Amino acid sequence: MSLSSVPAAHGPSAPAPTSHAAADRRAVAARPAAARPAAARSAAARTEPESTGAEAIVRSLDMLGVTDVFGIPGGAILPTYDALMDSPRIRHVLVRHEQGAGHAAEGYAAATGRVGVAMATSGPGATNLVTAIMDARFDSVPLLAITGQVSSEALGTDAFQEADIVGITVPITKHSYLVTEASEIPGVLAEAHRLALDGRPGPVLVDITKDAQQGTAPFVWPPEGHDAPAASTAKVSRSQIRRAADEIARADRPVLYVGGGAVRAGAAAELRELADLVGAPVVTTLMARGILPDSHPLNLGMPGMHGTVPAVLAMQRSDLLVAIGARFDERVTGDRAQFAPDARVVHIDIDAAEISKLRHAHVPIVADARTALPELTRALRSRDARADLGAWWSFLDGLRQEYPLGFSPTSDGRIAPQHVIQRIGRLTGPEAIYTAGVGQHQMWAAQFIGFERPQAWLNSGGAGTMGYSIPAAMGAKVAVPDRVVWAIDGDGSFQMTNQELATCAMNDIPIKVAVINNSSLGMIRQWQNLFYGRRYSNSDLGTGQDTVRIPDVVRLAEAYGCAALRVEDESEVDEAIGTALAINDRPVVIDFVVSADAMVWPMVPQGVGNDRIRYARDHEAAFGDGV
Ligand SMILES: Cc1ncc(C[n+]2csc(CCOP(=O)(O)OP(=O)(O)O)c2C)c(N)n1
Ligand SMILES: [Mg+2]
Repeated sequence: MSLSSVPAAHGPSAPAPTSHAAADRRAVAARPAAARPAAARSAAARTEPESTGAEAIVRSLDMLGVTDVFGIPGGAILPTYDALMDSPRIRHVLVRHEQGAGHAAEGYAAATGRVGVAMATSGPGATNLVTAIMDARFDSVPLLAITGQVSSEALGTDAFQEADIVGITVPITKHSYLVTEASEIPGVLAEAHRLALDGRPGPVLVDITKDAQQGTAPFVWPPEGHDAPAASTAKVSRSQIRRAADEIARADRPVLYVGGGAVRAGAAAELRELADLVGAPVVTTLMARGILPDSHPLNLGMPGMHGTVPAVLAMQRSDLLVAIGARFDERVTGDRAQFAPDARVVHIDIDAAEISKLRHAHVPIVADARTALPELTRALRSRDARADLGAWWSFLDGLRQEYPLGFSPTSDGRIAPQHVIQRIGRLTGPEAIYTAGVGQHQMWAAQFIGFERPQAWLNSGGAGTMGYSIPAAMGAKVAVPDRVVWAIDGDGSFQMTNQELATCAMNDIPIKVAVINNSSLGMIRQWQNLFYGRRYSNSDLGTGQDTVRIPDVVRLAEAYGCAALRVEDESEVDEAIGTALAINDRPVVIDFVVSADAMVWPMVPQGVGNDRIRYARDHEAAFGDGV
């Protein structure tokens, strides 16, 4: 973006802050400067002593309630790192790669709903953040990325470590700011922090030149235009709510299709109330696992490419989809032309751009799910006539009976990866936080851990970023230190970001890592097995049994200061998990050496209709007819 859209610290007043920012606002309100009445404050502004831009960055973050920052210093951000040293309240976690800082900030945010903060220097430091920023964009994660930039007189000269990070990130952030004056810093940071949370959450980048960090200006807080949390003007349309209630009341085969937006909105209780009232089946997408407990009788599990048969076919046969913070992603719909052919659609989303983007919404409702759902519940409560869902449930219960999630024993006698993941979930329980890399292990984790609460399952859904799990687990553990945090990782994903084990070991962040070591890029191997005539091009990693074992996961983990175990026999699985659960003074890594031949089932092959869901390898296209 251009400088012109950077609000000056004394600029026009800002739009309404979000409800999500309430906790942070409380933190700000508790501080003396924010508590002063407006008149006193502006008088104070005139007399406020000068501070450097770098000090202003640290003080602004403090005022915004930020307590943790993940990052790595470099020349262009050194003034800020110097100022950070004097902050008694902000903990900086020195990561080993900026991508780790970005995912850690994401994990921190996804586990709490607060803004995660990552910091990096200019050039390569900033570009190393790009994958995490893109990831946060896809999965609506409130992320504040702060980067140092070369001094303003050197901008555009190909100066040492100069990268146009604003230009690079414009398509993948909600907004990217370039700041060249110390006086702009508090206002821009306040706005960026609010913007990350506002409406649909997402990443915001603030790139600050070195001279802005070194320059001085009076530190004014709250910056003018950012002081009054304006009342929310967002109102849910009454008539749309009434129409949605009409649709639900007369639907014979309704499905509540719940996505990650409902998790970000903190709408679990509101969803449950609506679901219980309507008695409709609920499907929870990869990003929404846990928003309704898996043990809840209305929960059919995950829809989509590796969803349960009941969830996939419920959508397929539905006459009304109530989409809540979900976006009709291709991994859910399969071939869109054949998706849920009889379904009308009620679509609730905070982001108007999602509504009717991929599937026409008969009733569009642009609203925060947490606000809209209680209104919908209220509207439905006042109606006495609602369709009888008996026939619908007997069809779905039949599917549940016939096609439960499960897995078969492996053919090579090695451990079934699903078994390991299921045992981790059972022995650890639903209060823990689980993260995953990307691949088969991610899908098995989504299927077999068993989620009972939102914000317990953190993964990279939209972007599918291998390397997410260890740094995200680290961020989650920093945010919620009292919870057990498991990173369920693949041997491939593990090799992308495992250097953050050093960060965990050095900073007392005792995460637990389960490497589901199938010696391969398993998901790639699965596609090659099914769709490429078993030609395993470049999917073998050599990390598992009877291979060169490079790297040796146990020795690598030990080198990073972690406790490490290897499990090669099913009989040792429970004991190893128990050992890991008992170690809390350092990170633990378990190398679970599992079969390379296990596959993720059910599966809808890419590009075909969801009717063609395969329950298992030789069980295909059995669902052409139905209700
Ligand atoms: C950064 C990145 N590069 C490539 C891919 C493509 N990809 C998807 S799954 C996968 C294999 C993952 O292997 P592993 O982490 O061992 O998990 P597994 O499938 O074996 O459980 C690959 C290469 C990706 N998703 N992300
Ligand atoms: Mg693997």
